[in-house]
Amino acid sequence: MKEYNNLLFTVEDGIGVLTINRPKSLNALNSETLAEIGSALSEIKTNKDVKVLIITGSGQKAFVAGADISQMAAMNPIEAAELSELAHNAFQTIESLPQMTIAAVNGYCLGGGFELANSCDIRIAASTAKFGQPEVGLGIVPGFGGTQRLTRLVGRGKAKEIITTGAQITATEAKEIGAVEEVVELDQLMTKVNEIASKIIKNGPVAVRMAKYVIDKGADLELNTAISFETQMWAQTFATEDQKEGMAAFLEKRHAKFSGK
Ligand code: CO8
Repeated sequence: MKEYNNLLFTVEDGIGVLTINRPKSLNALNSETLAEIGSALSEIKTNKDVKVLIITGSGQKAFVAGADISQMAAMNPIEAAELSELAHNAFQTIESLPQMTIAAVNGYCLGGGFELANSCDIRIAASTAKFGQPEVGLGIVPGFGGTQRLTRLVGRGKAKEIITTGAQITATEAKEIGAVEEVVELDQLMTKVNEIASKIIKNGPVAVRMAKYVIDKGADLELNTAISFETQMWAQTFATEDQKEGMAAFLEKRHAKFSGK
């Protein structure tokens, strides 16, 4: 992995941890950080050592407190579009990664931070985390996918309430509306996400990758088409070594040793 000014990256036992590291600005996303995230993800995409990717923020206070307001304040529409493009590129890359991604939300998760978390496959939050889309209070609308991904997660009414009030919600409220999967104490956050990552890693790699793909692609399709897409993908798993090994291991009462082929 290249050296980045605003990111930290570690890999251990198949679990990659990408940390947004600008704690003095509560990990706010400026253009340099967004470009670095895009570049780091391109590296991670082809890194066979990374089987699950965790994304988190540095320090105990913030996951990401949004796009960098000090940079945005003087921007013109062309510069705003350029910033938005950097973010869309980074967030779409997260969604299209072959690896499962987990947002470990360790604190403020606002604006572009909430949008970053919502582009991950799974969100686990510390009980101290706060969520919100405060953009309208700054005279702008969410520009990194917030009007779309949040709406798909929590429905139109809740998304409109969150976005037009700009109010913060607690981690527990975020769980109640389906914006996060689990809430744990801050000091248990990384243990919890590592636990989930380890469970994912034990399963057939092709099947995990395919499950993520089918869920995401199917969500944009009409139900019957989505079901028939699932059937095709399901049938294809029978051409994999993982299917042979997974079923043989079950019948032989042993743990499967998946090759990911
Ligand atoms: N951008 C830049 N700096 C920030 C940001 C931010 N988003 N958030 C916090 N900081 C900085 C503060 O300015 C402060 O810096 P300094 O110490 O130099 O004064 C430092 O981080 C610590 O912050 P606070 O002193 O404010 O800490 P508090 O504990 O008092 O408050 C809050 C924490 C509530 C998180 C507060 O900092 C806050 O409200 N931050 C802004 C949150 C926000 O509005 N985020 C949304 C930004 S807009 C956005 O994300 C749009 C995305 C789409 C844009 C599309 C355009 C192309």
